[in-house]
Amino acid sequence: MAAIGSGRPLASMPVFFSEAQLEFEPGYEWALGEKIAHPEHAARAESILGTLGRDPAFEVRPPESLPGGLLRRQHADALITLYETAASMPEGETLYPSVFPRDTRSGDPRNLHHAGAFCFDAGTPLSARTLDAVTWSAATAHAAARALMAGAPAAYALSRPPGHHATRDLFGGYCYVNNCGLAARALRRRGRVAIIDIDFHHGNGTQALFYRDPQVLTVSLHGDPREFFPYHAGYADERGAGRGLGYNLNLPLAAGCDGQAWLRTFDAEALTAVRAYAPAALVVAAGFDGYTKDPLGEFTLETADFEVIGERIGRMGLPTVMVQEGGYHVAHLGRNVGAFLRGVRAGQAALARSLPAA
Ligand code: SP5
Ligand code: ZN
Repeated sequence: MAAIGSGRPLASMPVFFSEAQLEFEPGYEWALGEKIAHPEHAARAESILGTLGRDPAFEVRPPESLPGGLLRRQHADALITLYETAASMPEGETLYPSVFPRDTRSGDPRNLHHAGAFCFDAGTPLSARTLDAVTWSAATAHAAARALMAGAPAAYALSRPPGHHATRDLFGGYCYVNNCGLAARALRRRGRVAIIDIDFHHGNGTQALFYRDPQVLTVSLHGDPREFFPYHAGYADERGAGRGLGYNLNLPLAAGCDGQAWLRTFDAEALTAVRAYAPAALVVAAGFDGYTKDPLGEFTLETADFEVIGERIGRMGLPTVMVQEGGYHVAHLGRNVGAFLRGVRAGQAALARSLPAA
């Protein structure tokens, strides 16, 4: 990968997206027994495309299809088989697991009655369209990592459905395949990788994938899990295990956290940890549900804060893949993503100007 700041003018930033990702609509979810409208709409992607599509700083293109077998290198064979089974469901039907065995060894992924063996919540439905959409979503993250390998200083994966809650063998939290994990694994060929998760929710899936791995640093800032999804992970005392001990950092923040407080923790804790780790590349789990008007998150981040966050990330001077996660204020999602990505560009450009040309 090219060093940031080699003195070349910035080319447009690659943005990866496939129309096939629009075909899946979760529709509704269950929350404490209530059937509620699902916030993870295809329209989220359209909001983002609406902003990035008309800005020459970005170049939207479809990803190459995912190499065969790649999903099964990161995820349990049975989890992917379950999605394949769901692909034969009647058109228009959605399936919400309702039996969740505590001992998941019994799950048969060819039997949709067993779907609860592979799932940890009631907000993440399966349908005939799930496999195709999540495979293309994963392909955007893989393509963005490949763009970095080809020399781009930064690339954005418009990965929808999102991924950071998906573990090796469980789906949940609107996530089926861990897109950040795939990007990090692709970048590992170049050295150690850091993942910073700025979504309002803790990235439990990403944490679990790399919990014992010292070659991938995982850092997450999020709403305190005592109060917010995913409730059972995201606590500050989860620091990694085995050889990975010390390579997972959780930074829970209180409800109502504003941009200033968020950035203080980001600078003092998250960026400091990444700098000390000195990775070859960075993956950002880019969720925008910390936005003040977001219906799920309870921080008060403004659009301008996302630009500053992006700028700080850009100034790290690392080849960076941004992978879309949450963000449910559909009307403002595009401008928040645009502000963030322009911040990353500005940060990398400012760094390039301050370094001698190669
Ligand atoms: C990727 C991502 O951001 N996933 C988030 C999953 C959160 N699921 C729990 C949502 C609980 C819904 N409660 C509605 C409260 C509205 N104020
Ligand atoms: Zn989220």
